[in-house]
Amino acid sequence: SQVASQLGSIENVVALSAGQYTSGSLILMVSYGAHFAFILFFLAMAWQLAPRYRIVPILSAVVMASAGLSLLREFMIWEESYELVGGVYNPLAENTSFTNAFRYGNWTITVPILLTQLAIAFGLARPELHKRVVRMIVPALLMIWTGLYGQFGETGDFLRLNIWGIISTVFFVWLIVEVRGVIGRGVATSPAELKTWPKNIWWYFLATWGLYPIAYALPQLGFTGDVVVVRQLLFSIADISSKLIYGIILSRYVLRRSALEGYVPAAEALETSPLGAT
Ligand code: RET
Repeated sequence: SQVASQLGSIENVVALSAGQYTSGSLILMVSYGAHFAFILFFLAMAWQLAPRYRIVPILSAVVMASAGLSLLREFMIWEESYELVGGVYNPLAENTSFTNAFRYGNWTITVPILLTQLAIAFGLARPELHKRVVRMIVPALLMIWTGLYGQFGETGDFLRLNIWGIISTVFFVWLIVEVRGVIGRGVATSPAELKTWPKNIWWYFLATWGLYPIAYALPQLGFTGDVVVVRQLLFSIADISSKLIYGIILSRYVLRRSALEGYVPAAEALETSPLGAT
């Protein structure tokens, strides 16, 4: 429709081949499947940690559930948004139309949690923890909401997409500065054996979060089925790395930190204790 082509998503104006359509379904399915499955991993991980770090994998489990549900919804609207006519998947622009906007809504929940996890993993205590977290969350939310507003312009003349994309990038740069500050505190508080971890997490953060603006800008390469599919792939790689693999990295870091700070998991303490069962 007229409205959909002026303000909407490229998914609603591009027909897909069977291969492209199935690839899109597959990418979204793998994404939500991975997020849901790792809820269990992160909950199990919490048992191994010193009490002060247990909230780190528990927050990962919350992120997995939230992102999993959002990605399941994306998968469902993907399936509902196309009609197979003569071997081609045509978008159904009228009723149920595909949008990536739900992702941005979901980041409002997950991004503040991901940033909070970082500060807790690095052992920051209140009131510094509180101050640093707020200073990261403010630019992060402004980045997401300006990007959410701008992405509705991806089927227009790109003026809206680019102006809000630039404004959003300014907030991203501000966020990067705040995250760098927290990384610096991480290096300072880490035991000597773990000082390389915050530095590596810094580069990992830049590489994985940096994928989102690329996905945002991608429609400018053209309204084609390949761009539609490649963008879902980029989002999916970014999601799995910035939430799931990031969660594993932080969990492994706090696991080592727990041990270096003298924490012995309960079951192990029992085994090695003279009062233990064996
Ligand atoms: C937008 C708009 C274009 C400019 C920039 C963006 C950055 C988005 C980022 C998103 C990160 C999301 C994460 C989600 C995890 O659940 C909004 C696409 C810079 C960095 C980590």
